[in-house]
Amino acid sequence: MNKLKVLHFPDSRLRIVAKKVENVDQNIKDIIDQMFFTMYEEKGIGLAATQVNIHKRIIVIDVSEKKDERICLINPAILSLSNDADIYEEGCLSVPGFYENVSRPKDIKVSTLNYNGELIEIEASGLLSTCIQHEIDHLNGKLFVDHISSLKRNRIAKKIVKLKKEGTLTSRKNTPNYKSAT
Ligand code: GNR
Ligand code: NI
Repeated sequence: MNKLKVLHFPDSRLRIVAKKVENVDQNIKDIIDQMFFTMYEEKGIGLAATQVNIHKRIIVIDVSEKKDERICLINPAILSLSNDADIYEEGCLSVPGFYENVSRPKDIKVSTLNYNGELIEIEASGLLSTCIQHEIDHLNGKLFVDHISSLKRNRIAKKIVKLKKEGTLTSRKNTPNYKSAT
């Protein structure tokens, strides 16, 4: 299985809006399989195709402890968001080593195609809800750092560019945590 390369903020390709999948064929299933493999290798709880430079509306998620509950979303559409908010300290494989609090709607309802190309509905709360919203943002060219102040965002961008120049940034697995850019 192939591990795909994850793009890092502030790469402009992370700003591309992903296109709808027309047909859940073998080619799409191969992409999904590679995305799950990459997500598990990188120790992420979710991955959007945009992050691996594939600009199709595909998301893979596994928020389970045992890493045995695959959720795959193709062309997800938000049906409803709750009015109450939840705050999570978010991280992102495309913003390695940086974590910030983000407030988002607590509950979400989405309709989506699954791995078998069937139209299903998913209702989520807690970490899964946060993760689905974080991943749908990716498909729309948005990152969690867009939810924090531009001052913090620009500092994070500068630090990542510097770490990449030094060659000390490879993946989140071996990157120390920069708790907050404040
Ligand atoms: O691994 C991840 N952890 C995470 C933690 C809190 C909120 C969202 C996430 S998603 C992230 C993986 C990732 O970058 N997905 O796009
Ligand atoms: Ni992310």
